[in-house]
Amino acid sequence: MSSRRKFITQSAQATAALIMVPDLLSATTAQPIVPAGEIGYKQEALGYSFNSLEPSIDALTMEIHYTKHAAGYTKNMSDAILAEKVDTSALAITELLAKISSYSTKMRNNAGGHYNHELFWKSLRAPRTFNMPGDALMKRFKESFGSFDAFQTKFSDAAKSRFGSGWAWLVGENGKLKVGSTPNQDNPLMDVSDLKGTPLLGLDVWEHAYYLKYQNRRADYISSFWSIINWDQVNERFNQC
Ligand code: MN3
Repeated sequence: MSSRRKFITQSAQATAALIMVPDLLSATTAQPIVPAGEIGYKQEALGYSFNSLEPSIDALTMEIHYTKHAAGYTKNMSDAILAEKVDTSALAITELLAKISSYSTKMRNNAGGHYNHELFWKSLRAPRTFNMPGDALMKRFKESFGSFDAFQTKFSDAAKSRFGSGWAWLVGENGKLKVGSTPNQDNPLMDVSDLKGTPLLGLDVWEHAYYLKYQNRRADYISSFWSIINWDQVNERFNQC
């Protein structure tokens, strides 16, 4: 079952699709966790140039991050998939992550790394195309955190306080928004994660994501992140969860 079909079952067209294609019914029941967009097992094209996020993220960092670090996770995940005989045509990456404890540490680190970076690239956009959360999402920020500012503070604190390498997250779970962080390349889809839910927005706080420009100043990197978020993507994932 492809992630595209899974996506369709969980999208606004779900009802129509189910009427037209009865076998999608099984996809709906088999799959408790909503895929974030259409992330698959391949590294997708970036969709913007390495320098388009400057000055928040410099071009060299983006190039090394995408072509070396992230590409490495995808390759190592693919190696683990072969070694562990995973049928990726029958298993969405979200499903694999949901039972990551039954795979190797190599799979956990690299499937997590692959998924997290694919989501990260989609969540970024050029600073000059500034945009905001949609009305429904903004309402939910107020309900869940008191205000959008309070959400930003909580997210930034999660990103600052993650010791060593990891990710800060905004997740949706049962209509509620939560903020937290995960170590290494873990994410909130994984059965091993303390933080659980559908990832809506993730921030990479590994030093490789910011060290060339910011060195030890992780807080400055985090504050620059707010001007390069692609809220359209976050809105879309929110609408699916
Ligand atoms: Mn990274």
